[in-house]
Amino acid sequence: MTTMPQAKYRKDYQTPDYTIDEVDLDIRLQDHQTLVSSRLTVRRQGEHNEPLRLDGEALKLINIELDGEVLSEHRFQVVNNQLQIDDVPEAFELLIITQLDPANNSALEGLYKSGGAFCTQCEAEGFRRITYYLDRPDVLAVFTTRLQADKDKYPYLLANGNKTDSGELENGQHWVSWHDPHPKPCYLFAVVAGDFDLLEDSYRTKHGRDVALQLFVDKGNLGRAEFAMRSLKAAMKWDEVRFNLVYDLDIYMIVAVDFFNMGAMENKGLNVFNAKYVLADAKTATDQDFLNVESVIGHEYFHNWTGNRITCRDWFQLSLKEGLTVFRDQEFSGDMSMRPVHRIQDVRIMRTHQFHEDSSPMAHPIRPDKVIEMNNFYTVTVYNKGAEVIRMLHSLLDEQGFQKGMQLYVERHDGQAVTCEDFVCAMEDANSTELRQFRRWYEQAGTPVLSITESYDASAERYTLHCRQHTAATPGQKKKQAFHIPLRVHFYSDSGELLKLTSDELKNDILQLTEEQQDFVFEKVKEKPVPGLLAGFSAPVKLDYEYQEKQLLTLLAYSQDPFICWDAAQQVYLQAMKKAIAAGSPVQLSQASLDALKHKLENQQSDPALVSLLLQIPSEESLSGEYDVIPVADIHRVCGELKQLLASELEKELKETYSSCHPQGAYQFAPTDIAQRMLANTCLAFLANLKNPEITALLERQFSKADNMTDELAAMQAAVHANHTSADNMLREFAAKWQSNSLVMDKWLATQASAARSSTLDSVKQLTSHGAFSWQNPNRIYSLVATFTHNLAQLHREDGEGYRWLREVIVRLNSSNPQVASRLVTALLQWRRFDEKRQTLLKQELKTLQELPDLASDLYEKVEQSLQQD
Ligand code: B3K
Ligand code: ZN
Repeated sequence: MTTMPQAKYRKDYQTPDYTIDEVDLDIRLQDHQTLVSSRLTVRRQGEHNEPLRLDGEALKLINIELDGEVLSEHRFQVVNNQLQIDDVPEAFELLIITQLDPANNSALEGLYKSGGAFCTQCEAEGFRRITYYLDRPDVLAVFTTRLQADKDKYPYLLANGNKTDSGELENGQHWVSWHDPHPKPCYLFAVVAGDFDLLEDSYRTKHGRDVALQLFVDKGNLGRAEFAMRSLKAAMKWDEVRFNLVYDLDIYMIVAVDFFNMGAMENKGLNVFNAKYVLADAKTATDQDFLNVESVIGHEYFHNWTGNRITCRDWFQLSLKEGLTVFRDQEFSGDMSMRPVHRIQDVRIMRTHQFHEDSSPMAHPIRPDKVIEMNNFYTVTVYNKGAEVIRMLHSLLDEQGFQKGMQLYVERHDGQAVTCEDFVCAMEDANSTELRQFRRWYEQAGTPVLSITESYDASAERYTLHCRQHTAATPGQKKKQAFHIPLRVHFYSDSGELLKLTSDELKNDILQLTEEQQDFVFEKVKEKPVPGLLAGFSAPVKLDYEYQEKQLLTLLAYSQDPFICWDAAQQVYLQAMKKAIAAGSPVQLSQASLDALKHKLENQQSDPALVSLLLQIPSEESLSGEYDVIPVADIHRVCGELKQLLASELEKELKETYSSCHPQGAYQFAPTDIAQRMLANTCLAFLANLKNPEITALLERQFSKADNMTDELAAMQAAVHANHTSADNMLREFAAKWQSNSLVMDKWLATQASAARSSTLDSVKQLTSHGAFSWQNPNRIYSLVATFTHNLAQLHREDGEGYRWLREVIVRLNSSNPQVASRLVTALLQWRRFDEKRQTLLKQELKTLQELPDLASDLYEKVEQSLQQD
């Protein structure tokens, strides 16, 4: 009998009755019959003689011995994925032997095969697919691992910690043993076995420890691993300098694998990476790919302290490590290069994806209260909003205060499994402050709307900002309390000078909002200022302030805060598009706005990257965030019109900028070159909408002459997205050229899935039978299917064909890879946000899923949550 997946609640946390101090694993690797012997040193912690309950899933139990004695079948039972043993002593040794079938593990959780290699993914609850264990993050044990496998096929046998011994056996087998001295939860356990090319380097820490750095990649890819190695060394250095955190083992290994559900995994001393975040060279990776490699390598490295040395008490606390580590990787990227570009990209993720999640049936606080399937909570809310919450603390305490808090956090909790509350306490205590109300960011889901109006009394020289905050109800949380919001503000004169406004409540440009309604009064204000509100995106809120066009153009021209400057342009576009939708008329931009944009293009030299970003119009998906009921066809129409309008109105400036800002000489991954390529390619993307021979020549020349993937791909994307006549040819040539490189072919798949054509669904369906696609590999599925789910007008076709096809895909993945299926289903959950016809169609697909006999818990949780609100 299959049992319904059960919810767990944060409030029900209890310390474990037993803990495990040592784990001795012996793993004999075989494709279908891997044998795992696990010797556990177990100790009772609870006061009562509770039975011992170990988690285990999809395991074949071969043998159990307690203190050397074989347990006969009546001494234990296996129920609901738990192995229960009654009457155990206070301290004992348990030997458990299980058998696994890694070659048939398509869910890519636990021990599985990626191509020819064995590898593991244990976070969050994958270790229970390797052996019976207390699979929870607050059980910290010292791991010793012995691996045995065929020597020819698997010359490298890797596990956490330091290598202690190795040897050869008969019949071509060999073995290696590893010991990790740092107690850790089992989600950080990893093994890898395979045949790789190895890139080696070393790093000397500021404590004088020499660390061997090893990067394992598929054969033939050494040249594409160098940038990742450079990034790793930069991350190690940066963490010492900015956070005073130093690496703690003699070896750090990274293995790049092709089959991986997410980006990468921070297993102690042995990171496993999706090859996409390791392999990069100019020919095959875009500038953005390089930046992603840098940030993910940094992210996983930074987990060594924020996640591994100090881990989570329970999975509800996931943001403790993820929010903090995303904040740290964002700061790392910002310190390495192009801080404003990174910040604006982070804000885009928040506004497009996280705000969307906040308005969905799966909305949850950064520290969730209720979870059915933990894998569903590796979300933009826990990660990115979690990072914004840390960033707000950083704004409130400033760098020095924040670092004092970090130091205390590490001193107090090194070697422990702790909670978000412990983190906030450390910040409070180190700064002798209190953050009582600030904690609501951990408790309440939803995006606060900050409505601001102003008044100016010229005779009294008094300027007042009237602020009101409101957060709409989210599932399970009807009434929200006021948040503690740091609102960073700058003020400008009409002619663009920065004004120094003073108020007792303004410190370091920050106003602290704590009430539902609050007025901030500024005295001796000689002229009515233009407010630059939410500078730096100082809080994850929606700002509702009726900017006049003139004010926006002042901010666009003069704001010293890159976010405000970029956002001013976004608001100009949004206002124009929303007006056109409301009136059912074509999109128009005022001459003044066009002139302001022209001026930016003509003066791009000072910051080409920012000019590139501010030209880019909001995506269909992000415009949809402005509506309670999403007008799909109108959004599609106005986005197309605005692109066309900008292309024709700015044609001259776009062409001039395109030809003047392309970097000279061979490709270099350097900030100035990246910025120029960004702008040149943004210009090209607009120009492609003008179907004239001169532009065709530009596009085709760039496509065929480019010495790097950034420019080559940009030309092809520009053509496809503009429905240009060159598009099909380019797609053909690109495929012929890159057919043997799957990561490059992913870009080819994604480009087609994002095309704004009514034929897109048909091409996507056809592409599932192309040699470049595979239902087994998550990267392929994300590139084609997930990209398609973000193509608003094509997924939400009126005839429901997009929904139907997506549901079929999800049914197929439900049995092979539920984590991937669950990511894709997100696009169907928000039926409430569409017109009645689409609502009916969407609900019908969700109901079909709900009725699947073997619906995975991942999908069950989301589908139920979505339909519950019917
Ligand atoms: N901690 C991993 C994520 C694991 C996801 C499990 N479904 C990657 C990271 O955030 O660094
Ligand atoms: Zn992480």
